[in-house]
Parts: sequence; structure tokens; C-alpha cells
Amino acid sequence: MVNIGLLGDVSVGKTSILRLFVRYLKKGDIEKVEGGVKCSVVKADFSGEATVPGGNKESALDEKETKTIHPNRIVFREDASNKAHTIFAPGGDRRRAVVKMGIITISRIATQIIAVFSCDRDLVPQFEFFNDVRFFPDHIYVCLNKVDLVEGDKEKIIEEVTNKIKEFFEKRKIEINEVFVTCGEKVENFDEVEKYNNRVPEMILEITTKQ
Ligand SMILES: Nc1nc2c(ncn2[C@@H]2O[C@H](COP(=O)(O)OP(=O)(O)O)[C@@H](O)[C@H]2O)c(=O)[nH]1
Ligand SMILES: [Mg+2]
Repeated sequence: MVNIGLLGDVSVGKTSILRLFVRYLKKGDIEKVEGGVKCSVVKADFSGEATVPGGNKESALDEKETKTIHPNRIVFREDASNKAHTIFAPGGDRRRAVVKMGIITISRIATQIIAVFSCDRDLVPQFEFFNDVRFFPDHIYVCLNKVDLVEGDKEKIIEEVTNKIKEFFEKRKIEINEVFVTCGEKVENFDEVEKYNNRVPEMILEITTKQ
């Protein structure tokens, strides 16, 4: 059993990644992606989401403009082996004590960490988030999300961002196993949306089913 912790600054897309993964599981599309195997949802708990005050939102699960207060959690099972895995996604706003507690707790109980970054924003404040995380394994995974928002030479920019992230973690003696480039939303007007949406379940299966 693998416990994944999805960690990263506010709004990088942690909750979206979790929701998208659940969608693949529920629709059975999980078998169609690279390395796909049949899996089922055991539990999908998004009760940690709070709708943003002033918004006109009906359900924290369906709407986008939510803020994660308590860690969200998904438990899923590989049908063939019956192995269950858990993914935890705490909030990113570590200035709030209750959110910070979630981040620290998840970083302790996770056996694998995915550090999530948004490609469209400055990396420096995104790094600051990780300065607070005290318990890190010596190897982690990196997810570069919102690839649809990268303008210009995608490959070059992704390489530059990857190098900066590697440098940041190397200073803390943390090595990166693999970098996954993803799109955590079903965005329109992006030709490669399916490919990069698929990278989300591909990433999670790679980390869980291949252990
Ligand atoms: N364009 C784009 N928007 C995204 C992507 N992933 C998430 N978002 C949006 O980014 C915002 C923050 O996402 P959320 O999952 O709440 O981030 P979290 O704070 O890390 O949990 C939401 O409006 C999402 O719809 C992506 O890959 N591309
Ligand atoms: Mg969130």
C-alpha cells in the first residue's frame, strides 16, 4: 500500500488533480491510459474543501473556486491485486494554522511525495511553501501542472523550470525520481488536453502500482 502526499502552494492544482483522477476511476478510463489497470474508488473524501466566501457555489466537489482547509483524501484499489492506495492532498495556505497542521501531518504519513508546481507562476513563492515541510523522504516526485498555460517554447521553459526545481531540492539533499508534466483541468482551446490530462492518472499509477 502506498500513501501519496500531494504537496504544493495554493492554487497549483492539487485538488483538481485529485478530482480528475477520481473521474478517470469512475468512468473506467483509467484502463485506457499508459500503464492503465482496472482500479476502483474505495473512498473519495472532499469534505476538506470550503467554498470561497462570497462565491455563488453549490457543491464543493463540483465547483472550482474552493479552498482546501482539511486534507482531501482518495482511497482506491487495484482490482487485480486488491491492493489499496491512498492519496492525500492538504491545503496550500500554510499561514492558516489548521491547514499547516494538515501539511505537516501528511508529510509525515506519506510514503511518497509529489511536489506540485504551477508552470504559469513565479517559482520563488512556490518554493517557500516547501520550506515549511519538515518531513521529506530523500526521493520525491515532481508534478509540473497547468502546462496549457505555458506560452512560447514549451519544451525549453519546462526544462528551465525543471532545472530550477532540481536545484532547489538538491540543496536539501532531496532527489527527484521523475518529473510529470500535467494538465489538471479539462481546459478548452488546448490541443493536447487529453494527453496531459492522461498524465495525471499515469503519474499516480506509476507511483502506486509499480512499487
Ligand atoms: N488552466 C489550468 N487551470 C488549472 C489546472 N489545474 C488546476 N487549474 C485551476 O487552478 C485553480 C486552482 O486549482 P486547485 O485544484 O483548487 O488548486 P489547489 O489550491 O492546489 O488545490 C482552479 O481554478 C483550477 O480550475 C490546469 O492544469 N490548467
Ligand atoms: Mg486545494
